[in-house]
Amino acid sequence: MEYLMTKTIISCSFFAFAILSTPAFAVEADAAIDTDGDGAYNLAEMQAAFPEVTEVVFVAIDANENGTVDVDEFAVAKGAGLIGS
Ligand SMILES: [Ca+2]
Ligand SMILES: [Ca+2]
Repeated sequence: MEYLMTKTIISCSFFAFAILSTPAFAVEADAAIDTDGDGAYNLAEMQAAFPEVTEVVFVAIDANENGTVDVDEFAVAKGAGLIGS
């Protein structure tokens, strides 16, 4: 019985942590663009959705230079009019 209680408390704590550690402004990657479902947009995915995105533009959008555009980089690029304008 005590084991079950402890287990329940641990499960609830973990659940709360999972919610709290997710920023309220977190945006899911757009599945229409993120066709491989890895949560970020690579060059091919970006060009499929936005043909105007050249490799030069893509590199400019990829602010942290990890080879993919995440939702934050995407939002910045969109705000700057680099895509979807
Ligand atoms: Ca992807
Ligand atoms: Ca990036």
